Amino acid sequence: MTATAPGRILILIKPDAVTRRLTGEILRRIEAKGYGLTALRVTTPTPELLAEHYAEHVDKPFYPGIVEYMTSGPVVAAVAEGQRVVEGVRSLMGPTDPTAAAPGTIRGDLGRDWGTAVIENLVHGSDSDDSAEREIAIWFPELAR
Ligand code: RTP
Ligand code: MG
Repeated sequence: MTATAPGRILILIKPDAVTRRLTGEILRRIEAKGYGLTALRVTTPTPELLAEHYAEHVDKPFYPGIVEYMTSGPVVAAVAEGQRVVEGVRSLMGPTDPTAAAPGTIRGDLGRDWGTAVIENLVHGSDSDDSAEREIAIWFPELAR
């Protein structure tokens, strides 16, 4: 019997999480679930890189807030792999709004509303296999397929 090929996901530990020293806790949950890290980097993204990454949001009213948030400090970028890793990591993360995210999820356990202009929610994970490949090529050009 042949196993299905592992997938990949781009994960960002966002500046609020790095500032709050939650990097290890978030990566711990992803590793404890059973996914393997294949790349890891600490970086402060430029507005140009963010415009590529958030191409679907650049025209939204909250986009300037995203840039302010995501350039407010270092981000930890990672690639994880495993079968159905996009589905699995998105499930671990919980939905966008941390106040509404269920306990047991990363956003539900560790996040809240801080009254900021844009939703600060600790972590990003690619939302499809196609998004993952697009985003990995932006953050880790050396791993582009
Ligand atoms: P992500 O892309 O970061 O994994 O989060 P997501 O899929 O759950 O959310 P998405 O709709 O893709 O939005 C990207 C990020 O923009 C910020 N956001 N703020 N109304 C708002 O203030 C608002 N809406 C979105 C969040 O940081 C969200 O994660
Ligand atoms: Mg998204």
